[in-house]
Amino acid sequence: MSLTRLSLASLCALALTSAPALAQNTHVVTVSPSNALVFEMPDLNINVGDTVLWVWDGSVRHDVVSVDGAFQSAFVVAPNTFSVTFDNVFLAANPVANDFYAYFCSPHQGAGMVGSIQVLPERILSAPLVAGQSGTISVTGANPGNTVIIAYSLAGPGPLAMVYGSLALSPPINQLPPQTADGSGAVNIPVSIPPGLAGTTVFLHAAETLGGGSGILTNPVSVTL
Ligand SMILES: [Cu+2]
Repeated sequence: MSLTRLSLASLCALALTSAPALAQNTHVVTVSPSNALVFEMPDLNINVGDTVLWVWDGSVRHDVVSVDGAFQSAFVVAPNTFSVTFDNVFLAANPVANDFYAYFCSPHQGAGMVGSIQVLPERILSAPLVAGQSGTISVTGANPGNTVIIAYSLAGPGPLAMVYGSLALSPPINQLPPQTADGSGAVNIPVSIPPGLAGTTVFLHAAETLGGGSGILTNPVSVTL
């Protein structure tokens, strides 16, 4: 990417109405819909913090058992539900390769009643900026080729409710030019911070845009220049 020098003070303000950002989601998996020996929605890609909710159907006893021992439901018949929230605490307590959690139903594994949950990498925003110096605003963990939107506010950390989630920015919100994640899923924007902004606190938040008008937020960042 060519070197882009942006002055935070001179960027024009853009409304963030088109910047999608997903909150933590709940993904529903039906256990044996209409007594079929399957999990409906068996293979999920989810984000850190999302919850998977299994909802029993049919008249036969089933369970949900992690291959790696990360979770196990009761062995019961409908009506029943079981949920797991794949947040950082859970991931740390139940480490598996690539955050890929395979699971099965004990008596029906051989019949193909199996599923999996892929927890996608976190999008990490960092902005170690200092007044009077050049710095870099970075996002890592995005999908290569996807658009990443970085926004900031000088007014405060929000929260600002949006259609898909909560943005940690107070209006007015300024948006940097949309960036495309490189082959490693990273975005790096060189910026030059005017000396006159020393002592100013900048609040930043970013989102990777996904298909279908959805997206996922990074961590929020605040930095005093
Ligand atoms: Cu079963």
